[in-house]
Amino acid sequence: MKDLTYRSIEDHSNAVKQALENPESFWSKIAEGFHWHKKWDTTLEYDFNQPSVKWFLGGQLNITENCLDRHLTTHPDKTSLIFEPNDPSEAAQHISYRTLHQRVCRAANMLKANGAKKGDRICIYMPMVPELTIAVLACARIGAIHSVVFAGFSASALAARINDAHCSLLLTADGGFRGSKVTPLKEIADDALLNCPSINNTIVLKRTGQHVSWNKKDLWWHEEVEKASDVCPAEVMDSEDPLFILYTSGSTGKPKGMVHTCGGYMVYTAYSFQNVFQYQKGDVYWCTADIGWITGHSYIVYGPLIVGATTLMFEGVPSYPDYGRFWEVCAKHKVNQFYTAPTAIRALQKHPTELVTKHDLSSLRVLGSVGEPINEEAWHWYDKYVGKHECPIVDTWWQTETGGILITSLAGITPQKPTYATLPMPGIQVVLLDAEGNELAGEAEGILAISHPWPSIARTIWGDHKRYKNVYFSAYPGYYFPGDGALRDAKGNYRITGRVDDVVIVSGHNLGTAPIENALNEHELVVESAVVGFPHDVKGNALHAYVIVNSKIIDETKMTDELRSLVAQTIGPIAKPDRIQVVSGLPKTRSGKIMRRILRKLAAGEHGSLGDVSTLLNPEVVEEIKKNS
Ligand code: 7RM
Repeated sequence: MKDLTYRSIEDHSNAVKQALENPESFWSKIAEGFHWHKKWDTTLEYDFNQPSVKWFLGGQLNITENCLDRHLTTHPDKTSLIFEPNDPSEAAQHISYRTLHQRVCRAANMLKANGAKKGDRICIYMPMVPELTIAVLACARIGAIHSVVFAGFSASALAARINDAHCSLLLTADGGFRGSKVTPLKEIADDALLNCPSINNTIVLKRTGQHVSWNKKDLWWHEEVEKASDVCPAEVMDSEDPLFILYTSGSTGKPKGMVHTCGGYMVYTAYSFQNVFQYQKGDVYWCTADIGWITGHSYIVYGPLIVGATTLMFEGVPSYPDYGRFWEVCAKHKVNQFYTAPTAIRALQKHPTELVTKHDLSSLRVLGSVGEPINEEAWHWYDKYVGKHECPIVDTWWQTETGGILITSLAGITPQKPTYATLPMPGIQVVLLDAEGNELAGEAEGILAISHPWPSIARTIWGDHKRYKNVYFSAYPGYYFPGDGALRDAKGNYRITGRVDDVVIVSGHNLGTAPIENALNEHELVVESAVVGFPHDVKGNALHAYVIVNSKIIDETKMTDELRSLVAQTIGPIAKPDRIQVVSGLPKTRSGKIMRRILRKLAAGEHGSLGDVSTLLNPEVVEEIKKNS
């Protein structure tokens, strides 16, 4: 593969300039470094007002040939994937590019044998084991659209996602190990499938060996791959054919199935991976995310494999068997690049530093952060105890919708600044807007927006292009609007200040408050609810639920317990509110809109600075909330 790496600050600024002058020739040159069956005719066609974005039109490719086949001539025996199990006493696995290729082809034939074909949607609900990566790539091999659902989601969340995309196959496991817990994935899936008529078969990987009930449509993964050949030519895809759907929460109840396409996603994930982490031949790279999130898709699976890296996949959690696990794994596998979330750092920071210092972390060269703003304290702890002041920290800002990292420093190449994501990647045109949509110049604080498409922007919301337009292209016409606020220093560095909509980032997970409110409202005693985020020293943000109840509650503790488990059942345990407060009313505007801004202030304990309350209909409610909090 052609070397895509910027090696100096001059390389970076030249690229920024070239991309501004002629974005199409800039991206075209980068795309030439990949394996295409047919070169594209047109580099870019777009109209943000439609909206419509198409990259590398007429180009044909299969992303798995770039992830796998291409490396078989240059380094077939190199480790593609290191698997580190949940339990440290279970042996790690090192899977070569040759073996990964064979296993993906076998799994692809297994899918075909069970009726899957190009364009079908396949849902993947699996633990963090190698077969999850294999499942993702097997779908891509045959041109089926994968929809990975994080294995922490509940049965009803899984069912909603399966139904939204009309998935025809479900790939799952008997169970999954996470720390000292075992998640009964098959049991949850069985529950979900009671309401999923589109699923023809479920293929079940044996991971935990626990008892599972068995239905007519169920098949064992090991029996099915056994029958399959390991020769599977890659389906030739158009550049703009969908590669996958990944759901992310929005500010209304229904999750948004973001659609990513083959060509642009391939180009951008590889380009950004290589440059941000400055990966070098022979390095071991570890991203601690779950493949159920976009970070895992782009920076455990696709980006690293396309550039031929060794990527580590960890099944467990940072706290098991103790809070030194991350560092033990770094030492064991001599990890060079380590990429995690601020919430993990803040959790680890609370424990004795000896848990870090007793491990040999001398292999580490680059540290990364993703998912939410990294606060000053966490940044310095990461820098001091993990990086020993010798590893650049890349604070990478991006979204499910953007497919890849958009604002970041490049490790060791461009300057870092604690709590700042710093500069846009070359080729990414970031602006700050005021509330009226005017571009701000120089040092400023405002709404983050992007004025030109990049190859890995999501093309639509599955089945709802109108919503795609409304959410991302309507508030500020002519721009992509990510929903975050930011400030910019005199040197052009960006600091992300947080969401400007009703999405709260809890422990790095993007949670819409609306679906949580819907879940609370299901309870027989709840009339209305409002959920807001408030700052939390470990999770970044936690949730505060205000609920109005319809009669005298007999047992408030019982009700709040029930509310928490209702949320866990409907969405997942990560969405459980930390606090539930019973109120007699919610602050509303005259037009009946809940004034969440006020609730956010109250939840944060900022009682004195509620800002403009002139549109507030019921000030007495605010007084009551203050008194009772
Ligand atoms: C990659 C991912 C997206 C939202 C995004 C932000 C927040 C992500 C950072 C960040 C500050 C960062 N995708 N966010 N990275 N905020 N600094 N480096 O997290 O779709 O799940 O979430 O996460 O609010 O809009 S996501």
